[in-house]
Amino acid sequence: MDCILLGVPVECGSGRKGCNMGPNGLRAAGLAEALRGLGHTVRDLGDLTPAAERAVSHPNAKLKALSETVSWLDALVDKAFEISADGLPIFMGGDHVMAAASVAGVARRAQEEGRPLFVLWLDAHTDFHTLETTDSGNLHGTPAAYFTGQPGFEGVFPPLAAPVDPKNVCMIGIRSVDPAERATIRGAGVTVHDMRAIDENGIAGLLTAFLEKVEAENGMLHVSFDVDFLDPTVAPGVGTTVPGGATFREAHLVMEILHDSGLVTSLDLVELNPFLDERGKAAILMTDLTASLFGRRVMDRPTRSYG
Ligand code: 6HN
Ligand code: MN
Ligand code: MN
Ligand code: MN
Repeated sequence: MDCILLGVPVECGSGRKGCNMGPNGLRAAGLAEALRGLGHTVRDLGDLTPAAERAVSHPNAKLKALSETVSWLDALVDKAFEISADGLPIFMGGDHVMAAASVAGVARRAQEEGRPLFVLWLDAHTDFHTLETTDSGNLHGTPAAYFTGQPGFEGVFPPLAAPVDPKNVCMIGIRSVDPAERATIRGAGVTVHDMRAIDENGIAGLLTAFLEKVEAENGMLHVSFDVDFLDPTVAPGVGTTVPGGATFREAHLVMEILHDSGLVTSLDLVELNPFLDERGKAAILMTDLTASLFGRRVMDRPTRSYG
């Protein structure tokens, strides 16, 4: 695999400081070296810089850092489209607002290739607020609503060339949903597997059912991995901890199954906040999980196919 690392040190979507150190946290944890050790080629493009600010405004006065955020998105959406032609992009965040642009960019790439884009969203949160419904005003709570084409982002976020069909989005690990998000997300048709679904059914079966769909439709697959998908005891380095998250093994199993599927075409690693981390614990775990996604395994297994 040709892996392309891109740092996106945006933090203004999270309403607190520290996520801008995320890309360097992952570098210090040895992400590139781990991937090379698995036989992949790795190119680190360094960190993205935001585009020139354009005049944007919105009636919701709660929105925080709107024009600064939009500058990051403007730059990233084009960059994501561009680099997805050259290999498998790994977008190193930065807060989760960046997924608005990483997904929009790779969705344009999928459209160009005549294939549907699927998104696996690993997160405690659905991030399905519109610019109207967010209460915190933190824009990292909005990317999934934007890239699935929910109304109200027009003229503010970058124009959306290829909205992702909400039926192609599967969220796993969910345990914190605001009332306004709950109201829109089901209606939109997104598959939401909350922690209870994981407890009752096991994470492997939920994921495999989704991957069967991706394979049957010859889809491209973007994985958006928010650190807070993980239980805070194993990954403290994130601003939005929610108890009761995925365990160490559940998370590795997800990545191992994704590897075996061979379906993943792009990846976000987001919300890592090294300022809140404990001796690199979350950074190292995110790196090890990425290694699992790229083929690190304990024992060989027969490959299985989906669909
Ligand atoms: N994330 N729903 C909350 C809000 O402020 O809108 C939390 C958002 C968390 C964002 O997971 O990237
Ligand atoms: Mn190119
Ligand atoms: Mn998130
Ligand atoms: Mn989250």
